[in-house]
Amino acid sequence: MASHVDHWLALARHTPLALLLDLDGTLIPFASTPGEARPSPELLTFLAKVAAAPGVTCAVVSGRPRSSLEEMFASVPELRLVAEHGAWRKGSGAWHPAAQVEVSALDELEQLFAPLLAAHAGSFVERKSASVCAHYRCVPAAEREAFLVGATALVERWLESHPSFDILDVVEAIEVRARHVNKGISLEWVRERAGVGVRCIALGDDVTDEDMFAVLGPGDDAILVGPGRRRSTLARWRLSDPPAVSDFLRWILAARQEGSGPDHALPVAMATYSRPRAGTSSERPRLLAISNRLPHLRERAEPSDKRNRNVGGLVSALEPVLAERHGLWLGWSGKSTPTAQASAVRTDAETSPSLAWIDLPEAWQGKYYNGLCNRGLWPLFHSFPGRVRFADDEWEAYVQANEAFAAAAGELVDPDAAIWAHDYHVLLVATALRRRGHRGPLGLFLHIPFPGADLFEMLPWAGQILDGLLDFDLVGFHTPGFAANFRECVSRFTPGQVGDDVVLHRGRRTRVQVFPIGIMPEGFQEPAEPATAADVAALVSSLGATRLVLGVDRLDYTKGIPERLLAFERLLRLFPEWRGKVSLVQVSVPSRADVPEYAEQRQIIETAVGRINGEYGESHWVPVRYLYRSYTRNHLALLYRTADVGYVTPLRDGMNLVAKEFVAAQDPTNPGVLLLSRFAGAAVELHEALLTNPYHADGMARDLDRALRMPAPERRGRHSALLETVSRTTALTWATDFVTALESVR
Ligand code: ADQ
Repeated sequence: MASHVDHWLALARHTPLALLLDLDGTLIPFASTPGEARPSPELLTFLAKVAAAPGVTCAVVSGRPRSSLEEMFASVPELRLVAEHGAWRKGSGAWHPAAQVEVSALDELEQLFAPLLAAHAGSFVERKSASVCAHYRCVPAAEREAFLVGATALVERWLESHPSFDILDVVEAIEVRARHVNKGISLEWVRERAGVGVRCIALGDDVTDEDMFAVLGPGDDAILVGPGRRRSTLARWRLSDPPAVSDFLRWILAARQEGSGPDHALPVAMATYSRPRAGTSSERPRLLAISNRLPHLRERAEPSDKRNRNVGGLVSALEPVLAERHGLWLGWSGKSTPTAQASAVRTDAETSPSLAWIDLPEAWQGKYYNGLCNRGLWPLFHSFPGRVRFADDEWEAYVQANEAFAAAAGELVDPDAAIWAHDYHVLLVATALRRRGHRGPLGLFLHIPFPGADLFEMLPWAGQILDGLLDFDLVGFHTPGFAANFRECVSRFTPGQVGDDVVLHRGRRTRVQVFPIGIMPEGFQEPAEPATAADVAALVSSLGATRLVLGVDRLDYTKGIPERLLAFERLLRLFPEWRGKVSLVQVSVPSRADVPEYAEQRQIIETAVGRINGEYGESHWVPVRYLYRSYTRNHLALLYRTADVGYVTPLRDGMNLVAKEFVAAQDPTNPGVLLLSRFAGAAVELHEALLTNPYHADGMARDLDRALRMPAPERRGRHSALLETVSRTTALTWATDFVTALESVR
């Protein structure tokens, strides 16, 4: 395209001009050993020409040791050399260290490796000026895992007391390097050598070159060398291989010839894998949240309606945390593409937080979402083995959907940004991101339970899922029990080493931590609007009872709604004195209606409601009122406040926010009683609730009776303790704690 050529002509003809060239994979192809990979005599002659061109400063910026560069480029004294990823530089004179490095610390680390090297033949440590690199490419394959686990554990322990060092992603080795030494620091040095007003072009093929790309200024440019769509990069341009790099340099020299222009085509292409966004690195999001679905923030509510939208705790929690970090939230639009590919990523920065989304192929809706997610992982993780159903094509769609999310993420953020993935839809997204070269911290929070090992084993892809989870740096759960289940599965089904809060697997250290989610309590404490108050008053008076028991859920079989109805029926049978005096209002928000199990649940519930009302109802009293609809937060808050008993009895739940919302909404002087299933994650924190077993209808009926009879002082005592918990661990503290932990990994 002409505009590209104009751009490159302007840059090529600029004086002064600096060229920063990586060596292996950029100027010369890789060979099986570093010793075999070296520049040809023709390349050396050509580089001498480039480096001697008037107004041009040319530097080779490599990870190799000084001696290797010195020996290779002895015949080209005009070249500037940068060795060991920036640790050493050579201008026209001798080599100089770029930065002070704690040599004694590296000595100590090198010593620590000794026992491991003795135990694994073929391993060796390479000592560099700013790093120590433990190689295992010659270790027998069967021992590599053990070497890696041992080396990672050793390095991680050492790093805890040496925060100025970091682990590098290198092939078949673990390298620990001083954080402040990277290829980026050579840029300033080259600029100084080139003179005032210099524009730079940096070329490289590897993740360490991104450090150089990251510090380029607005007048500079970066080119990633390599085939095809490989990974996300800060470079906007692409060259296919080292010969194309030579062609490009020839084109630059020709462009600088006065009077003439290049006689061959510009070999550089717009990098198809680069982020399409304009702007400098600092403008790009530093935190990306990924979840299957996005909040519907675009609805244009009138200002007076805003507090009324039930945007949910997750949105309220993530909004400030993302906004503070210039973050973005990526998800599936819920729409489908007619093709077999996910759509291009689209963004909307007008919303808060800013949103990005992709459409997924129509076929994936049935396979990925309704299939593996909602008929496989959801029932399995909630311990409903009888409802679990797996199919290979659903798993394939799940893998592809995770790839699509990772590809979209790569378009949106830099490779070192923090990414926070949410829930069971994206368990493989870290694997896909790592494959694309993502280096930044990756975290996953699982909103649903993690099952015990005997259930997890039912998953045909148990190993892949665990490997996928262990590609994250941080995995968070609601309760210590779920975290313990996860650790148990890792130790049974992978060779990973499991500690109290960390797992070491395939060279990565994954922190396993508990972050109980909360709500924004103030949202449930606002006074009711007049229309809402009138509506709730009309509902209560239409029931004809004096006491109100309230259930609020998404319509889902895990929520135990039929069991709840059955126990209410038992209450009326075991304690006939409640007949005519108490009503149950069950509010169910429609959910996953196109999954057959959910349609069936609705039928079961409606049949049970009909049966109870038919058997016990009177002209002046409705035992059960079933409302299949969604309510605003203000409406829900008043319903909670009006109820005598919050009837929150899931058969299994990650946390259950309704329990916390009910507590927050109560009048502290006359609070209702929270009757809570002991199988909700919330039961771990909400000790002062009346805990019940939803599988035991008679027992739950007796607990309901006890809740309805509980004297005011006991109710107040329990409620104040519960409110203290709900106010201490909120949605905001949850999100802040997770992101803080995520940002502190590695
Ligand atoms: P859910 O399974 O959706 O969440 P839950 O935690 O109870 O379960 O949250 C439901 C939310 O929907 C609540 O905020 C509630 O107010 C709202 N809601 C329910 N019925 C409604 C209605 N009729 N109208 C309007 N709003 C309604 C998953 C996990 C949980 C975990 C959360 C958060 O399954 O275990 O607590 O994520 O991590």
